[in-house]
Amino acid sequence: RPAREVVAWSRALVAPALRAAVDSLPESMRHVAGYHFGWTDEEGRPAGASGGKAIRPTLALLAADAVGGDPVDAVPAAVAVELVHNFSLLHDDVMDGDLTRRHRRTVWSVFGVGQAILVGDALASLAVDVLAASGHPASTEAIRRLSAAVIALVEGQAADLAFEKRPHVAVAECLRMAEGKTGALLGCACALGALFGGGTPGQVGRLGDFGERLGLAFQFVDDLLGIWGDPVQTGKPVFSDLQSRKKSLPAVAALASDSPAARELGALYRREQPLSGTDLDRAAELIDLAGGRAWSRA
Ligand code: GRG
Repeated sequence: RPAREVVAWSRALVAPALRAAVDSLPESMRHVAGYHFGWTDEEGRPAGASGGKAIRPTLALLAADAVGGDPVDAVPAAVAVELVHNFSLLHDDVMDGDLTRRHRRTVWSVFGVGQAILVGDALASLAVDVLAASGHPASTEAIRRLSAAVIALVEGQAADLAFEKRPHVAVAECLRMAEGKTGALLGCACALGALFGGGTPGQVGRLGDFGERLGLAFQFVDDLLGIWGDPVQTGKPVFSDLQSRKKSLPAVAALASDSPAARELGALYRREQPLSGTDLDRAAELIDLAGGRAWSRA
């Protein structure tokens, strides 16, 4: 089936359960979370904005289907991974000081940093609660896998933050960081879906590995879009990753290549003042030159 149809099918199954979980929060948090998920505007009026692509919950349902189970049984797994994902987004926007997410103002910029952190924390606890309350025989294993994924996510994010302060990052380090930051939760989504769908330990392990690799690919596409993506589609300003000197994989690979383009790019990345429009165009060109045309074609 076309991806669009699969996502619509997944949303129809997951959205009511996700909403019910968030509605169980105390009113003040429900208000902020409702804004983050796009259900309401800043004042709490119905909004109907996009709550994101729902990739992780869709993968959980598809993994349950792939092992011959009923995707409906995997709805708690799908809700839990989506809650953790949104927890990480709320915190990530605070750490990066980003002003927009999913084409709307970020939670911290509307309600304050404290609210964004606290609601993020509440979503994480809710994720564990949803798994525990499912009554599924594999819920304890699912909670352990989800906790491991959160720790990997934190480790990946910590590495990403540390990279910002370092002049040189190796490509292998960048890959490890992305495995944690993005791969772990996509892997967990697939593993939990397979687990709740009644898969064997081998199937759960293999689908988990698949999800991790898919997560790596997904992160690289996200990195490429951060440089060459259409700002209307990505919801980020043009060249925002370059302006913040982000050590994303294309930049790291380009900087690591021993070439005049890499040295010129290094000088731009070390510059403390904001880069002009011409500098940003040049930086994108240098990443393309030093990293190989494959980046922009990808
Ligand atoms: C709070 C668990 C936790 C960790 C704190 C902030 C942080 C450490 C980790 C950040 C992890 C992060 C934001 C990784 C980026 C992964 C990524 C590509 C996110 C975008 O995912 P999409 O495109 O988002 O699936 P939508 O909007 O579609 O849901």
